[in-house]
Amino acid sequence: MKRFLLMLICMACLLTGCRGIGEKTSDPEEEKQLITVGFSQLGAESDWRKANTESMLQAFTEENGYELIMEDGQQKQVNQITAIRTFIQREVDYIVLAPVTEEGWETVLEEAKDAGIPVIIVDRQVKVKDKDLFTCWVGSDFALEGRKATEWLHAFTRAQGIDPAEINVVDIQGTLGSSAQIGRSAGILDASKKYGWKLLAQVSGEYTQARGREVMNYFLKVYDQINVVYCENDNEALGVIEAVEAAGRKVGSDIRNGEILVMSFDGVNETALQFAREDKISCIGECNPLHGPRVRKIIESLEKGETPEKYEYVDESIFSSLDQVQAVEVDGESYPVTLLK
Ligand code: GZL
Repeated sequence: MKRFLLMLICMACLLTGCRGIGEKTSDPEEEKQLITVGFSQLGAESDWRKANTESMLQAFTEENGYELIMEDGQQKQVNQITAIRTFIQREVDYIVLAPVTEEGWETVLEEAKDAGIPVIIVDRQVKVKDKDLFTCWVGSDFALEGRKATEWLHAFTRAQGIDPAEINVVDIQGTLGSSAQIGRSAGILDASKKYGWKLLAQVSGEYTQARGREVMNYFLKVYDQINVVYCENDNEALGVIEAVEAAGRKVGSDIRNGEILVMSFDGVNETALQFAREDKISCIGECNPLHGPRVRKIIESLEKGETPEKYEYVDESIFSSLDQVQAVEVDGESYPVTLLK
């Protein structure tokens, strides 16, 4: 019976011209119309990353005129370099790279340039001498994210009449050497020096909940005076809250009464946003993951022979349920806080 059905389906395909899975179209014209995009995604370490991947998958669909080939680097640069070489061999039209860290991309980007394939960098940045090794970059201003978050902490503690010398903060960093970690870590380091906070330690939580919990368990054993935890993403913050509550302590902004104030970045994870509404996380620096439409717009502009901006920074807010701080000032610019209800 199955054979008969299969034969019927094949005959139907032959008559209507539909393509079985994996079959190449007989019409070379149709094949040529799809723009092929090779996307090297760095991993799936966080909710932010998953949202970023989903945004790219939704932007580069066949009905939008694209064939997307996505490779997951699993947090390893060597895997991303291999993926880019595969894209070059397959002669894709564009390469999109979400680099795990900033260093070490010159050689493979030279190979892409020699192959005449434009490279668009998304999210984190690459550190290369020759800026012609990539066509465009789109992502966040991580240094500004760090400045805004620490200005929020300064404004909030000042509004509470808390002496800066009473602030004992630990920094649970992101993936070391990534642009987001570099910018956010600089934020807490510079603000601690500027305002006289004690920055007790900076250790990587690798943007994951498990590692964030492990690092906080360690910090709680070593430092008994911690009253602020600066997490460089939401998943780490969720791990920190698990560790603090397991140790019989409370998270919250009432640090005078022994609560531990938790700060975070991203604002993608629903639980983290709910925790922010409950002041279990006191401040979240928004980091927007939805770069798919932005990268697609860049490619469509290039397809038309236009020259898009080399760097495109996305606008981002600060989320908090605490209304003592309505806006933060950075370099004379005022950034309103989005108050969560
Ligand atoms: C920031 C991005 C970071 C997120 C993390 O743009 O690179 O990587 O903040 C993610 O959640 O893992």
